[in-house]
Amino acid sequence: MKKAWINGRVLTGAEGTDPQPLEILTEAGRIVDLAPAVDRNGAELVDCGGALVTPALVDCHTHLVHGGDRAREFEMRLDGASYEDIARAGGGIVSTMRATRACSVDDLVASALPRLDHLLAEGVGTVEIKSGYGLRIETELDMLRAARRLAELRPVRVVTSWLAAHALPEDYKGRGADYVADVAIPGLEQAVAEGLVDAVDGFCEGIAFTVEELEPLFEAARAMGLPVKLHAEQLTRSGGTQLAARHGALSVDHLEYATAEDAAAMAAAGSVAVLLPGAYYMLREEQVPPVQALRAAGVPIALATDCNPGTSPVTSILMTLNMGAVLYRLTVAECLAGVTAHAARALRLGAETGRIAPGLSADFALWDAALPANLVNRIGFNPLKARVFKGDFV
Ligand code: DI6
Ligand code: FE
Repeated sequence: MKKAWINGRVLTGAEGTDPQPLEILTEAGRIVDLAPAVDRNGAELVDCGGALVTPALVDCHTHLVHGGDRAREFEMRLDGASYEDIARAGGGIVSTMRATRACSVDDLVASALPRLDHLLAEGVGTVEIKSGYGLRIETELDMLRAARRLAELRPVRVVTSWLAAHALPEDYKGRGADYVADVAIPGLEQAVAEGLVDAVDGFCEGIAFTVEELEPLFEAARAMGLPVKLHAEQLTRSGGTQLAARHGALSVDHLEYATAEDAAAMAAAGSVAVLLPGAYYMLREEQVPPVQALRAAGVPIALATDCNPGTSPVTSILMTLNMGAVLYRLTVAECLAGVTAHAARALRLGAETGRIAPGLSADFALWDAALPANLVNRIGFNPLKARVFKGDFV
C-alpha cells in the first residue's frame, strides 16, 4: 500500500535545521520518494497537518534491561561518596548484578517495558540495549533474550550489544583476563549461536577492564564477524579509544577524558563519538568531552541516554538533547543529527533508519513544534504528535 505524507515540514536528519515543505511517498514500510510534490497516484493521503516531521529518533546507547534500582546509592552520593567509592565497596554495577541475577526473563521484560515506553513516547523508533548486569553467562544471555522480546512487544527496532565485560563479579576480583576468557568470550559464542548479539561492547576503565584484558574479546568478536564498540575515557583516560579504533569500532562512547589524538584515531577508523551527557550530569563530572577536537577531526557525534540504574537513570531522549546543547555546547543541528543520522550510523543502521531518504525504513516522528530548536531548548515538555514505524502510525 502506497502512502503520500503531505503537509509536513520535513527535516531529513542529514544536516541543518531548516525544515522543507517536502512530501514523502512510502510503500510497504519504506520511503520510495521525497520531493516537493510526489506522485500521489494510487496512494492513500496522510495529512501531517503542518507538523514538523523528523526521522524517528535513535537511542544508540542504553542499559534499558536490568533488575533493581539504585536510589539508595544516589542518596549515598548526595552524602559525599563517589561513584568509584561505591563501586569498590561492592555497590554500583555489581549491586545491579545481584538484582538482575534474581530476575527471570519475564521479570526483566516487565521492568524494562515502562522505560522503553517512555522513550517511545518521545519519538524513539530504534533503541540499542546492552547486556552487562549478569556477569555470568546465563544471566547475560537472559538480558539479551529480554531485549529481543521487547522488540516483539512494541513497534520498535532493537539492536543488542554483548557487554559481559562491564564489571568484575566478586569471584573474579583482580582477574579480568580470566573473566574474559571464562565468561565474556564463551558466553559470546553462545549468544551468537542463539542470534542474540548485534555488536560487542566493553567498559575500559580503572574500575573495570584494561586495554590488554579487552583485546582478546575484541579479537574474538571480529573473528565471529561482529562489530565492536567501547565505553572509554569516561572517568579517566585509559587508552580505550585507541584500542577501539584499532578494531574499527562502530562507536566509542562517553569520551570525557579523550584527547585530540583519540579524536584523530576515531576519524581514521570511521568511529562515531557517542556522547552521554546524562551520566556526566548525574556524576557532576567537570571534564567535558573534546567536542572541538571531534568536530575538527570530522568525527560524527551522536547523543544517547545511557539509560542505566546508576550513572544515568534517564529515559528522556529530549532531556538528553537539552543536556547535549547546554552542558556540551553542541549546536541544535548537532543535537538532532546526534539522535538521528549519526546515532543510526553508530548502530550500523545508516542505510536503514535515522534519515528521511528514499530506500530507508519509513520511521518518522511528527512534532507540534514551530522550530527544530524547540525539541532541544525546552525541559520536561514533549511535543510529540505521532510516531510512525515502518510506514504505520503507532
Ligand atoms: N558506564 C556507565 O556510565 C554505565 N556503565 C558504564 O560502563 C554505568 C552503569 C552503572 O553504574 O550501573
Ligand atoms: Fe553505558
